[in-house]
Amino acid sequence: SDAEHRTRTGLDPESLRRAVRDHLFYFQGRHPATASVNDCYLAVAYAVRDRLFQHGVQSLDLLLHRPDARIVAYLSAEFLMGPQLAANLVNLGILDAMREAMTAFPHDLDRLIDHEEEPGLGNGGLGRLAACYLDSLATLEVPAIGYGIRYEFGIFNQQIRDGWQVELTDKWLHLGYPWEIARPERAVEVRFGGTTEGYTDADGRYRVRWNAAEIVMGVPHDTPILGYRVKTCNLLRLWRAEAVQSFDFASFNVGEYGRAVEQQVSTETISKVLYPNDASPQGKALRLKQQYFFVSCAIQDMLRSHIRFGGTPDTFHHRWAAQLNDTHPAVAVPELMRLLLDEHGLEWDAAWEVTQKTFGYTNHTLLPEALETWSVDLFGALLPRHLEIVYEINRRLVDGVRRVYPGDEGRVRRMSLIDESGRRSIRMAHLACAGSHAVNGVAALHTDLLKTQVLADWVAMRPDRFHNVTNGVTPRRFMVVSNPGLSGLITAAIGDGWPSRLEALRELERFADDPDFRARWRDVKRENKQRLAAAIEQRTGIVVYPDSLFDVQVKRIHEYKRQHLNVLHLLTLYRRLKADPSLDIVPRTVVFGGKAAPGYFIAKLMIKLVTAVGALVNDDPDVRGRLKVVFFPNFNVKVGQIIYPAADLSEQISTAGQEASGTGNMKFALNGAITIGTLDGANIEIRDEVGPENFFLFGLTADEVRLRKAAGYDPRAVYESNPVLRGVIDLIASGALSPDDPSRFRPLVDGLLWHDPFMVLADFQAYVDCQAQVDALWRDGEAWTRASILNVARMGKFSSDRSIRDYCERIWHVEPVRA
Ligand code: 26W
Repeated sequence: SDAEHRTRTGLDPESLRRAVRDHLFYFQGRHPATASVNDCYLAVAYAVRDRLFQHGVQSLDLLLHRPDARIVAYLSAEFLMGPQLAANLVNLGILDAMREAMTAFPHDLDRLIDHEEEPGLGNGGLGRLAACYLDSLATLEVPAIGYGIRYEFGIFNQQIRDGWQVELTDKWLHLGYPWEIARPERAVEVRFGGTTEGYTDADGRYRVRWNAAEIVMGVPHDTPILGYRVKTCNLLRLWRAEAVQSFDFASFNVGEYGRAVEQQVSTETISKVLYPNDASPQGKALRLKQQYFFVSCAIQDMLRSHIRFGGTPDTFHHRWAAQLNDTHPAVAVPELMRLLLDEHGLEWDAAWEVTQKTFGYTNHTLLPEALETWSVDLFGALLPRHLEIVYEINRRLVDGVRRVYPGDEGRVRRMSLIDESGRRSIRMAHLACAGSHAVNGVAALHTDLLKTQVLADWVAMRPDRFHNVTNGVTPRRFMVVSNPGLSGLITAAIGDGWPSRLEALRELERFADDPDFRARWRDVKRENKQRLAAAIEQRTGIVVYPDSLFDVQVKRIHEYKRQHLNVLHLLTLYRRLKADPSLDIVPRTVVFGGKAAPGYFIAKLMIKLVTAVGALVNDDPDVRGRLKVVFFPNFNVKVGQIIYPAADLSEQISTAGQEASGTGNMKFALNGAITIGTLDGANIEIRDEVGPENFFLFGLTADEVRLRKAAGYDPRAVYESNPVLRGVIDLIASGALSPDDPSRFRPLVDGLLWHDPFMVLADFQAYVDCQAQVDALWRDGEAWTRASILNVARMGKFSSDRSIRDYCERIWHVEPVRA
């Protein structure tokens, strides 16, 4: 009853206090007075979860009564959710009430929020984007489920030892994860390997049967996803692999206990660990098993629910719009075909129509090494039936190409799902295109390049299927939760509607010239910088000064993102100071953060280079604290929430044409940082919005990069002709940064001098000149503040709510469902 709910899930401080006490006492068996931080954290989390599931049950109930409503299934191998407590309190609107409730316990709410560890079930941008999209789907009251893998170990924890990255196992489950509920009763079976055979069914039709060699159970674990100040509560449903029987009794009886558990161990390996490679897939059988595992669980789950609600297989796409987050879940295409053909008896054409109308595919990268392919041999050994279906899709595709372009066998070879050069392999991007009614890139430039380069042949055949949906980020987590100071100031100025109507930030424009508002804006930034300075000292021992310009580059470490270009600038400043210690320079604190893939040697060397530069400059008496270099360890969502609000300058310096979109660029600008960046990814659109006078632009354009390479780019000539550049490169090569191993950075230096595929040297001088413009604006504090305010005021476009509205209208054709 209503009254019962009020007492059980009330939102006032007294009800919350009672709920926390009850969880602590009856569920955890703890006395409030002696409860540990983790005890209290769990109790609060459970009390919040009750309130989420209350909405969750109602959202599900609503769907039951709307069998015509279309539901979004967001298929993603990664969901980088970040800490849940504060974000849920904000979305529920009870942050202050809970803070008050917790005064009756030995640990206050902020201590508990700080204690929470995040589930790091993603690598970087792609996984975090999925998490922002779940927040926006719920906020826009669109029914949705995120489907993925419940990795037991997420992205590794990064320690810095002696300046090098060291990877430690991420044990995110070790203290218990209170946000999820396991649903063993909804488990599904997933099969691997074996053979296929043809047979004739009772109606005399030819059918195929798959006699698999291995069966695995997928057990769903549900986390509720509540929207901001709405009742819609969606689900993140992550699958854990379990053995069908806990052990093999036949082996056990003959006394081979080891063999008996072997099967179980190998099965449960499937959801054991997230692959820590960002943008460079390894063609490992286990990764393909992971992909098929979660995709098969998801599609079976969707079909089962569709049929339980009275649907039929041929109307599957009326109920479900499924989005492929990159090609990682692309095996969903043959999986849905298999289920419709083999299990539900549809004919090919009918099944293919349902499949194409169900799927959309989002591409997240143009990097050639990131485009997934699977060897036909491996794919066929694990998924023999799916290989047959892929071949049949390809046969029909190739027929179509030949019909439209008779005699153009080059085109046939380029478009085929099978790459026949070298070892035969399946091109997953082509499979995803073939099986989808819509394909999109993640920023305007990226979509253009996709259409004119990587997928040009596909655009020629089906131009109307290609779209752009520029990425966005959730302002709830990345402003309201992580920057309460700025959020409070904004709300005081323009009211509290902006977090779910971000275009409203434009009303801040009229405060940009208000000296009083500017002063308060600076106060907020200073407080955020003090908070970061404390965290830096605590985690690295380095003392930094909040009055200096905080110049920040946080993102995965990758050559295309060019952390080394930033280092070359740093060394340029350092050499100037050494040459003239009395030089009047703008004091800077340059902060780096990000993980390197464990097998990516040059990326790990780049981390060592940053820390080596820090060791050189941080305590140099000639520098006198005017330049500090920090590598902040273990960059993740939680660390990001401290860093973004404290940044003055946002480094977005990838080689033009390489970064599909970027989303960190948006998080910084929404927190009042000014960007120094290239015309790459969403930087272009950010600059268009905030105005070129409020953005530091430098570097070659994507076109210029292409032309320069075509003309024969010679990095050595750039080096020879620029004495400043020569100075810094020679400094690195000299061994002065690595006296214990003078040739340590040789591979990096040689890479730049002889190859430089990412045009670091070509952009060096433009970057250094642009940084001089940054200094000039910084020296005029009022002008800087004005530009900072205008950045925030004009960033409304980059709410993930806008991205999700685009997807809903143009790709998914779904509508909100309200009580
Ligand atoms: C292991 C294989 C692999 C391949 C690609 C792993 C991960 C990837 C992703 C494409 C990497 C990724 O996160 N891409 C980023 O996606 C963001 C969200 O769209 C964009 O903002 C970034 O520009 C893009 O690099």
